[in-house]
Amino acid sequence: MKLDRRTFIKGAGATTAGCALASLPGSLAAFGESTLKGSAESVASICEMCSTRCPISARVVNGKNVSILGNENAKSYGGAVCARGGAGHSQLYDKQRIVKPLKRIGERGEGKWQEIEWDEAYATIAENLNRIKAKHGAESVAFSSKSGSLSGHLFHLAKAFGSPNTFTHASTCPAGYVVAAKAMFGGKIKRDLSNSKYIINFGHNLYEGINMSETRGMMNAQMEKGAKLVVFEPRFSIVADKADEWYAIKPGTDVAVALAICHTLIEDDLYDKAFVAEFVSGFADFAKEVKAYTPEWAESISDVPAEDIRRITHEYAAAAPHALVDFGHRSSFTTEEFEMRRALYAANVLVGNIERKGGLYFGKKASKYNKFAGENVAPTLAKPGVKDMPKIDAKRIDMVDEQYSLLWSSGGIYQTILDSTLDAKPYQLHGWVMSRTNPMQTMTDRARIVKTMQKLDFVVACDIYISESAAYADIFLPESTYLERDEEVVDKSGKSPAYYVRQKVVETIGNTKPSWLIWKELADKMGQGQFFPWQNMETLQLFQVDKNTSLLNKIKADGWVSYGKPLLLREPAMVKAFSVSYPNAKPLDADGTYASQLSFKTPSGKIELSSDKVEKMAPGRGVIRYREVNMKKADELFFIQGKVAVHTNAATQNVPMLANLMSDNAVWIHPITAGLLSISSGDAIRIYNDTGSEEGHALVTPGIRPDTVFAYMGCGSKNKELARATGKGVHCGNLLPHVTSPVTGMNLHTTGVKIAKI
Ligand SMILES: Nc1nc2c(c(=O)[nH]1)N[C@H]1C(S)=C(S)[C@@H](COP(=O)(O)OP(=O)(O)OC[C@H]3O[C@@H](n4cnc5c(=O)[nH]c(N)nc54)[C@H](O)[C@@H]3O)O[C@H]1N2
Ligand SMILES: Nc1nc2c(c(=O)[nH]1)N[C@H]1C(S)=C(S)[C@@H](COP(=O)(O)OP(=O)(O)OC[C@H]3O[C@@H](n4cnc5c(=O)[nH]c(N)nc54)[C@H](O)[C@@H]3O)O[C@H]1N2
Ligand code: SF4
Ligand SMILES: [Mo]
Repeated sequence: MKLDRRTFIKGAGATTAGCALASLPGSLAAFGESTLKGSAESVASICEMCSTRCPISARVVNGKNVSILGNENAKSYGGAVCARGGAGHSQLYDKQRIVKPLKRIGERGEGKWQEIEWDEAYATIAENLNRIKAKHGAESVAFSSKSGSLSGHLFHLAKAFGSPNTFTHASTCPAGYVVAAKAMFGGKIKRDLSNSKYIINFGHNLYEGINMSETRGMMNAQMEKGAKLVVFEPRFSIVADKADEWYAIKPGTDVAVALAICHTLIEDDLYDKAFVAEFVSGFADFAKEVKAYTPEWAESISDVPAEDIRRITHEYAAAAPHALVDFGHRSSFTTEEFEMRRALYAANVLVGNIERKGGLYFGKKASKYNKFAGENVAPTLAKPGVKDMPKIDAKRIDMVDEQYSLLWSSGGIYQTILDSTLDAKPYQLHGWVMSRTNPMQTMTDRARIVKTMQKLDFVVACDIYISESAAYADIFLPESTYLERDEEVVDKSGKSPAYYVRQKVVETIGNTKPSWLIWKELADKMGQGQFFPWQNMETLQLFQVDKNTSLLNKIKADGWVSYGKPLLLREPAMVKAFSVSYPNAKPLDADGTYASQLSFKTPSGKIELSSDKVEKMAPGRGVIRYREVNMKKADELFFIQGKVAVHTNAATQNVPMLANLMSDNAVWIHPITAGLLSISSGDAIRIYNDTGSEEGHALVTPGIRPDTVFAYMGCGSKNKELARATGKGVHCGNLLPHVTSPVTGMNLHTTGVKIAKI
């Protein structure tokens, strides 16, 4: 996407025109105009317009604009950014952005704010948190942040304060595939889309829910390597549009089709027996279980024709091992998410595509890679540890049921903050410090979150806008945007080690701070400064690289530094090239690979297709099996959501350029369903259920199942501070009940709704 000065000025103009709150306290408008100061030369950095965090190359143009391009050193990202990445300057320089700390002066959520200085903000927070700690214990304060560079510093503060209750967005996004991978492989696994010849996709929305390197990977596979793409999706997404075959699967029934694929692989003798014998534990129990899951059975559940499931499975097996079943990303389609993601993984394991081109593989960080090479090909990064951190005896609020134990250390069950606050389960929360998270939009049951916020003694929000959630805070801390921040070096290893780093492109606008500094300064005020011994970001970066300044300078200059040759342990050509490059490399197996080195951090050391550990944790779930779920009432329609290419979750709806591109989310309805309700495209409609009711408008399209409606998530904010976004479109979280799925702890995003014309 190219941005010229005219577009920028147009965007900025629209800001003023459409904004009743142009001088919201603390906003850039209230702070006063300033020119952009910063580097006119390109600076290598990292995008944060979404959590994919692509490597970028950015510079200030004429003190008016910021040019943001992809970093060309990062080949897999294609040297490009997406529309949101290109719009970063529009967020940076948005007059509605908050650039001074604020204190609430009206009721929570009433929208009355007063600008304060950082010192007062810190003092107020320190006084309140320390008071809560003295009265109720440190564990009665929860800390939450989207995972990534920002969460580390906040969670360190939580530990210094003495609270075990730290939460990422895990249970609203990746926990399904992460927990399933931990159970089966002992840790996370990646997909080699770009080398795949046959891709089976279950609702992985890569052409709208963009992850530049994976999106590029799938595009390359399709366009340059002629890969076949089969898509199971209840609606005609862009991925479905670009697929060779699209099946409008019934929501929540993917597990049935995945198990039928496994059934066919085993019954039609298409699976990789040698791989299974060497690397898999629990195959016999699994094979026994899937005997009943015939394609005909799956058709009766999912509406996907049995003959197609059978044919697709045969085609997939023929392309294997350079073929994969994509295990997806946002996992909250069904309460049986754990079974679904495990079944999708199983369909990969059976064809033996692990550590093969076009299949699944494990990240090769420097320590592992160097061991294979027999020399230090890539530097390793040190992690600063702080001595004598307080010992925390209190249990986490989500540590009530053993079945969730795989999640506790990976982000936790975010929505338990609501149960703990409202029902004292398992004990009472009194405070919540949140950063870079907007649960009012992105968790479920908005009304319950409002009650939670109203009940808490003290709430702090750190954001760049007064989001719907931040609108209920007592103190608002304005973070600098990513274009104004320096952060730690990040390990981004894939098939070989790689590092990159976020660097400041623009001088800070207004009176904002990066969150690593915010939490450090707050710790000082709270009397916990000793746990933040580093002086500044440079100290931390130098610690990471063991004072190797030339390494740090190289990472900063290039923005993306990768080492060595791509390595997949079971891919003969790659292993050969690797061993030729490194004379001291580990000796190869007789078959010319490193297959014998493949190990899994599971109790058996193998891939656990069936697992005693899981059986113990969650009785009845040791073997992957189908369970019927009921996500809606008989007279309701399924309500599903997804990402749109020009917005990020519930984060960018107020960004001028992106708001100009799309400010509203129409509800997709099939013509037959719309006909029965006398609804035409553009009609105002009500979408409602027992949880909530929203008003919006209809988009009548054959690109969705008749029993399902769809909306892009993130619209319909209800707080007046987000002036461009407020009241536009349907607020999805207001329609979703508060449900937690077994084992994965996922907050479910699919439910039933009714629709009526207004
Ligand atoms: N109904 C429904 N709910 C969903 C989903 C869905 O599809 N449907 N998707 C789920 C998924 S996949 C995810 S990942 C979650 C995401 O949900 P969240 O984790 O809540 O993340 P975002 O909505 O991306 O952004 C949260 C906040 O970060 C702020 N922000 C942006 N940049 C910065 C920064 O640099 N610093 C600080 N401090 N704040 C910043 C934004 O202004 C925004 O208010 O939502 C989940 N919830
Ligand atoms: N442009 C853009 N890119 C993004 C984001 C963004 O907000 N905007 N967010 C980033 C984040 S945080 C994430 S997690 C990823 C998310 O990446 P994805 O998980 O790929 O994104 P979603 O759009 O949430 O994908 C869900 C898709 O599944 C479909 N679906 C719903 N229910 C079912 C079902 O039961 N079965 C099947 N088979 N399909 C179903 C939906 O129609 C939708 O197309 O994207 C990342 N990239
Ligand atoms: S996918 Fe787009 S918005 Fe997300 S990090 Fe990459 S360029 Fe930025
Ligand atoms: Mo996500």
